[in-house]
Amino acid sequence: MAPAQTLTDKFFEKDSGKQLKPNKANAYEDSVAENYNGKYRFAPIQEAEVSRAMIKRYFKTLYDRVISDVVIIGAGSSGLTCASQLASTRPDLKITIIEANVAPGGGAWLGGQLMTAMVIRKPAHQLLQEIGVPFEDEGAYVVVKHAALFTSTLLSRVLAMPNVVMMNATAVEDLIIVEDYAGQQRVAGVVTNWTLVALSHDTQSCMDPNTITCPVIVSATGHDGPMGAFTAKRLVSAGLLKELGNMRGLDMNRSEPTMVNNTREVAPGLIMAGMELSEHDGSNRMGPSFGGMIGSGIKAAHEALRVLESVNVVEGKVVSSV
Ligand code: 48N
Repeated sequence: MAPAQTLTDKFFEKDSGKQLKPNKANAYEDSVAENYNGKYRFAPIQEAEVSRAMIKRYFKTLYDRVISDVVIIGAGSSGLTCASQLASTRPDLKITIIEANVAPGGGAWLGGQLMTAMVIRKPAHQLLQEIGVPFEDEGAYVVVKHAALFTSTLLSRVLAMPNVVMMNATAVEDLIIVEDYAGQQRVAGVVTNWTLVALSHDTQSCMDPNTITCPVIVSATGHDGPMGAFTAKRLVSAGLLKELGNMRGLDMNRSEPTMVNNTREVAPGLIMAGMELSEHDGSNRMGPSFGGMIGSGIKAAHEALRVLESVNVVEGKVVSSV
């Protein structure tokens, strides 16, 4: 006599043992119970199914994004603002964010000196209105009650956009730099590795990286942290920048407009935004005021579109100017 059908058999169609296919019929409803009186039941699962669900999706994404339209290095406030602006303006673009930390968000989870409130000077507060972050209006500036409220709202908005992929715990450890159609050195993509690998190069023999080819890179790697100002430093060592400008002392009134107005393409194919630009240019820091990050991120999105519209691209590579 055939053994009684188990919940698992019921929930999955056995396919001659080769691969279990989830049968999303009514078995789900029959097998679960959201019962908090000691009878809570989940739908049955196979461990292999969980692994396959992750592996299939992650590596399909990785395979698909080795050619992207825009790569944004750094998911801090300026990188995320750039992604939000770019992805909503151009939902056709394949935008890939590479973030070294496991936790994206950079320095925008707290205000200044580990205090929670976040100050954003007008007119940068308009982004808060656009994405639905409540704030207290103090006239010349606004205050978000917790910096994490801004960052988590912006992050969830960006991650929900179908054309945005974020690979966190992944570091950009070099740039692809080629001679382009005009004979100039052009940044043409990024070189990546798992961050834990990138940080362990001194302890293991060479653990080679991966690549992502794209016509436009926005670098927003900040000014501190284990890899702060990564791209600016790499431009110096690669001979595309004579020397680092090094961030100057704090001056809120001078630094924030300078940062927004100077956000630009610092090398062919490479736009720099946020505090990394202060290190590149040698401009002032602003301390715990985040309007400059927002403005710089939005300007970087405009710059990325300007560059994309000025070149012809084949398979992620710039082949000529328009
Ligand atoms: O938040 P950050 O550090 O950078 P920004 O420019 O988005 O925002 C800066 C802002 O938080 C301030 O510093 C404030 C306004 N203070 C100013 C002041 O005067 O002190 O985000 C950069 C992100 C981080 O999440 C890093 O983990 C990431 O970039 N990152 C990288 N990701 C991938 N590959 C790398 N090589 C890399 N380097 C940094």
